[in-house]
Amino acid sequence: MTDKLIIFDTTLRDGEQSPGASMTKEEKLRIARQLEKLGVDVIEAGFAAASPGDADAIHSIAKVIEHSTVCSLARANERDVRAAGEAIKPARKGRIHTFIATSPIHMEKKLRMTPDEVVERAVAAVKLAREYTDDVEFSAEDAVRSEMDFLVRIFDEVIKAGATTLNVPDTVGYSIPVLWGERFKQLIARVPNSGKVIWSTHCHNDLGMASANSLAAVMNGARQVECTINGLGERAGNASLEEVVMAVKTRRDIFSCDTTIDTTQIVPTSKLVSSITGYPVQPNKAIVGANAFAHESGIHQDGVLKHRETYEIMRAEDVGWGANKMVMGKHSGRAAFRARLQELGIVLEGEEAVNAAFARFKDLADKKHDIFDEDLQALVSDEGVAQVSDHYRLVAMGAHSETGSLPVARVVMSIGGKEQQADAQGGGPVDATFKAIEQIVRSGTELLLYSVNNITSGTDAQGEVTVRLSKGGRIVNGQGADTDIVVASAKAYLNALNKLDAGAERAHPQV
Ligand SMILES: [Mn+2]
Repeated sequence: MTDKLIIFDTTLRDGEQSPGASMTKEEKLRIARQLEKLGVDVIEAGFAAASPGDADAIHSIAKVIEHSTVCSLARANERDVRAAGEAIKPARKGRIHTFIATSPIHMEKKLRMTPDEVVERAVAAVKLAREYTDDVEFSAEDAVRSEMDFLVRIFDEVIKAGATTLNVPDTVGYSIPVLWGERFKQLIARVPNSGKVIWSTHCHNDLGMASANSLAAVMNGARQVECTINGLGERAGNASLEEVVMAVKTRRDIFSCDTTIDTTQIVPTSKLVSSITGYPVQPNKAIVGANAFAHESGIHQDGVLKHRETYEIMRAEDVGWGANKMVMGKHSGRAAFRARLQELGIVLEGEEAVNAAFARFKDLADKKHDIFDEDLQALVSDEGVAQVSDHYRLVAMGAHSETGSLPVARVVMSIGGKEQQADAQGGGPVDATFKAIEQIVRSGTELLLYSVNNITSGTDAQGEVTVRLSKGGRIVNGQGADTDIVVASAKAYLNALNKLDAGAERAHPQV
């Protein structure tokens, strides 16, 4: 018999905690819709108590998602649990995920609570959460460094209080597969009534073993895996959804469970998350990396041509590679454009937004012959980017580079509606452009990262630029896309400045 393995995606919560990966409500909605299409069982949509904006985003997601369960994180206190309960109210299926730290180091140094107090708080939070929903998950934060006897005790108590899923997180990414599997085996054997709840694993990738640890837990009875698209997440990230799902699917011979994920949606989801968060996927990343199914080496190629299974354990089509054919071009009409957006799960509010997006599409089609799904996603992202705040806006720019002379750039931009202009030299056209912008704004920010990725292939492809800026401890990622990478760079830089201008600081709990 094959058990169901529940896929709990936390891209919108843990993933969002990656430096600068915070997303707007519209971006979160687009990802949530795609996660539902992918067949994710539970979408952790955020942490409602972090800010009114976070609560609003969860609430909006809860309203539109039909099949997946929508979940909010909550620390084990009344304010957090109530905020989560309110945020998930419109959901057809809603879950509250409450947590408290259970390791000696966290209880003593962070919470300054005795173990008895921690149990009391956990039980109270679970009972309160049950007033809002029957679907309550409890996490023992830093379970990896918690004492087994204490874990058994607190899990026993929260089951009695009404928890239906028990999550065992390796918050700091410290475990190794054999130990993590053993931990689940012991917990399930020792906790009374362990058969009445779903056991869940949440692993971080600090030692590169998040997926391996998650799978070891599954082999020892876990039936929910918490993971993210592209392994996004705090520090080195979380277990990546695509690796866990494809490992279980590919090795049906050893796993006695399977997911109900539509694996052909994996690559489109990966690209969407990468484009929205500004976190590119490394080419050699399992499943979703550009090279994951490329068999370039002559010897391998020969084998693959003669018989595919000689080197391929999975089929590229099964995870959604190659699904994105050329969809549109210069002559595509408004109806076709609209229909394709709909198929991609992109909902634009009102005729005006459709018209604006269509105008940008026509602009792009003038510069680029074939328009792919990725281009459409980037175009809509760019549109959303403009909506974050347009305090800083690019009016016009020019950059010139020539061998034997210093590159120069001229930027005309508007700040709060007032136009200003500057010229600057730099090591290259992008450097000169950024210097010209800084001459005008004097932002006092530090540039932490600059990267360009092509959205599709070919030299006429759009370049997608990420600029990560930090100021006063806050970190944001700005993005911009254009067929001209210098223009894309300027857009990305201004987007980051606008985000710094707009956003407020939020609480970020670590589970
Ligand atoms: Mn985490």
